[in-house]
Amino acid sequence: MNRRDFLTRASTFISAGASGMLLPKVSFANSAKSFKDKVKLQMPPLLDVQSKGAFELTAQPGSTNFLGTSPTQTMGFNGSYLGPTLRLARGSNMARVHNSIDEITTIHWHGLLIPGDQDGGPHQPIAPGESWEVDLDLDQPPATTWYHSHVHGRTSYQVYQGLAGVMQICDGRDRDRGLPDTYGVDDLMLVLQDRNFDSAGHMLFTESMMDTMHGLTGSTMLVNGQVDAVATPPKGLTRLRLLNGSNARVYTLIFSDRRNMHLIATDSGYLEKPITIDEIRLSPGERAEVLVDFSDGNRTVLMYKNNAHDDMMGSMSGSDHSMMGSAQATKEDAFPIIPFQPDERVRATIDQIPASFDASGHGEMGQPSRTREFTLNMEPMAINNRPFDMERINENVEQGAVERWIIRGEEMPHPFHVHGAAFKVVSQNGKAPRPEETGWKDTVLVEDESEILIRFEHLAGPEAPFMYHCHILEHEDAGMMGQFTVSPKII
Ligand SMILES: [Cu+2]
Repeated sequence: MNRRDFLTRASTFISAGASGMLLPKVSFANSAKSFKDKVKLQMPPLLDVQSKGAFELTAQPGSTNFLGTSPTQTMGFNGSYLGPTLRLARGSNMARVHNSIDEITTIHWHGLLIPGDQDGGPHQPIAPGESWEVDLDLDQPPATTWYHSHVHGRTSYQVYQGLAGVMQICDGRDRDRGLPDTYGVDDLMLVLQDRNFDSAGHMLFTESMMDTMHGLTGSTMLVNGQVDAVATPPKGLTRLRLLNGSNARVYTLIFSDRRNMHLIATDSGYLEKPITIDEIRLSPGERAEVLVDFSDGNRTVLMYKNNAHDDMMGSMSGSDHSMMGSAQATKEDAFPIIPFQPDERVRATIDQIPASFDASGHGEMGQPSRTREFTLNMEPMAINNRPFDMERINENVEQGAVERWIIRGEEMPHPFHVHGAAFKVVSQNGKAPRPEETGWKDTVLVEDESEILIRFEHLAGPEAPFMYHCHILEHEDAGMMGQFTVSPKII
């Protein structure tokens, strides 16, 4: 299907009157209240397992009153929505995951560099009432990673309902690095998710053809599962760890006063040195850490600047303005994600941006031994024209290998995620990657063509292969996914 066919089909579908609830007008709740009416942003509960090296998670049904109107059915780990933030150290981390929801789930540790049988993808299902025990044997540099459901065909629904949480890999040396690390005080976690609600406050999960094609976006912003909260950093340098935990929305984030962000880490760990930026783009699954200076004490608002579908949707709206009405299908204006009100009573622990970091933890990339090419197809949803099949291993790689992967996307930008391996982005559409796409990564937004160098260090057999897929969860569920094994090197 070429672009013209896609647009024709999309516009036919919209004109057919299937919009309304499925294509809501964006009216972000956050904008309505004044600062004093807002409640303080809460962090997900901290589950620090650095000393114990063991933790338990229970996927459970819950009830959450997001809007203060009436509760809505949700899912969470050890709670009603989302899960605790796990702080993990290198070495053994015994996980016991219990499934208390009424359908199969899995728990994928997104960003952990571990073997395939620990990865928690579609091949490690946990039946209702059952548990999965796994030892996560970590040997990777500090990073902000996350965990979420990964059942084939149900990932979009289960993550939307709340089956996700944050993992922070720590080595206890952040103070030596000159970085804040007090959780929820000067080291704030921000899980960004957009959701739809009906007028009664019930969360709406929809699966229309448009939701599948564009990915499901919402008109209400949740930060850490909260609507209309205000973040209260210390009046000084504050660390923000950003996770795009949305199903499909790509965020370009800026502060309302265009204040700087000092980028210190991307998906898989620290950069060699901070990069000063004033906007940051995060596609679903991506993480970034920034230091922001709030020492002026001024209020500011973290804003959504635009969307990554501008290019395609710009051409759509150019052809017919009248059909546009959705968050995705227009070049929408900026909207607020969350306001920041510095708290004078909280002392900042650092007063300068560190000059550099020891980012050598991943070692050298090495030279690629071969090239593979992937095209992310929309019609049908597939990779290299093969829709995902649990029974088919698409690629085999050798442990220790470095490869050059060229990924192309059809019709719209697709966030491409690889399990069990870290990579570096070489180029984006033939140009240098954005600052937030530098460093070691596990997810990259593919617009037209992305080139990456990727290193495979962990084994994955055919019974528990690794996945590579689009992280628009509706695309993933619809077949935009493949699987690969990592075999021992034959000497
Ligand atoms: Cu996609």
